[in-house]
Amino acid sequence: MAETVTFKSDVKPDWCPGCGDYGVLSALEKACADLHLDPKDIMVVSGIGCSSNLPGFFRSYGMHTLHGRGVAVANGVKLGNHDLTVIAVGGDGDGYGIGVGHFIHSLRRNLDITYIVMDNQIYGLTTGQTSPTTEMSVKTKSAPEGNIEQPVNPIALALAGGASFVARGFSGEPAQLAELYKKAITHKGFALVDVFSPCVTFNKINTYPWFKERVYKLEDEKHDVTNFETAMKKVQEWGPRIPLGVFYAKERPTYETMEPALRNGPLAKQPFKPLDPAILLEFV
Ligand SMILES: Cc1ncc(C[n+]2csc(CCOP(=O)(O)OP(=O)(O)O)c2C)c(N)n1
Ligand code: SF4
Repeated sequence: MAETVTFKSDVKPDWCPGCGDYGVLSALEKACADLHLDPKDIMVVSGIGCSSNLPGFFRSYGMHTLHGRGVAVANGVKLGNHDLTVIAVGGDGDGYGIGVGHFIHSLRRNLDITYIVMDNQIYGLTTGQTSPTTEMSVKTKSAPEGNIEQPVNPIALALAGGASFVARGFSGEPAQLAELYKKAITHKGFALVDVFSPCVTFNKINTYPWFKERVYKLEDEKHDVTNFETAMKKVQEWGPRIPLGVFYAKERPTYETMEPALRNGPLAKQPFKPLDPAILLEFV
């Protein structure tokens, strides 16, 4: 069995001491080790942000792309080679702000990738501006008198967009988080794991104790993950009780299995056949 250490890169994380992203990374190392994955068969793709630096700290193939574009690139990677375990990672600003268009279309396309969002309800890398998940009235650098915008509910958005797997974890609950990753990675289709990952430097409200006081596990309530209506009810819970766990999981055909150009297998495995220019001229 592969050891957890197999997935540690030579580069040490440069996150602030106590940043929630450490828990996200170590849970991912554990999940991949438990699944006996080989680093050469994994591709981790990110956007831009503190959280998006993760591929540098994880030993596998990796790609640090543009702000909000990680999921789009991850979809392309999966189309090219279905044999790779493709994991997209990033922050709430990256995924639910600038990248929200790619996120929504990925939900409905349903390629077999896992998307881990380190949700700290703030822009960390750019030093503490309001993000799409910042709660109303919270004062930030860009909203010194308090946030006036309604926050995005990523779980509701994912369900409404047709996601076949939707879960929420917390970096303060690493054992549960690793289990959620394992379910997401083995799920055939687009799997979202939104993770509460506290920014200890710029978000002084949504801290570890703040979450610890509120979170509970859906599995303790025998939540039926195949029931869409119940999942939609559960996503509304935000206040004294905030659910963690799998909200919804139901398989449906993945994009890559339906795409006609891929009937003969992934592009990486198909022989290269140059087009006859005569065929192209017919269209002129
Ligand atoms: C096109 C573009 N716009 C803006 C930026 C500036 N920028 C870099 S990271 C970032 C926000 C990161 O926030 P989030 O995705 O929540 O990640 P965190 O740093 O909190 O992990 C922004 C606005 C950029 N790099 N590129
Ligand atoms: S600024 Fe916040 S999100 Fe960025 S590394 Fe520090 S604690 Fe983590």
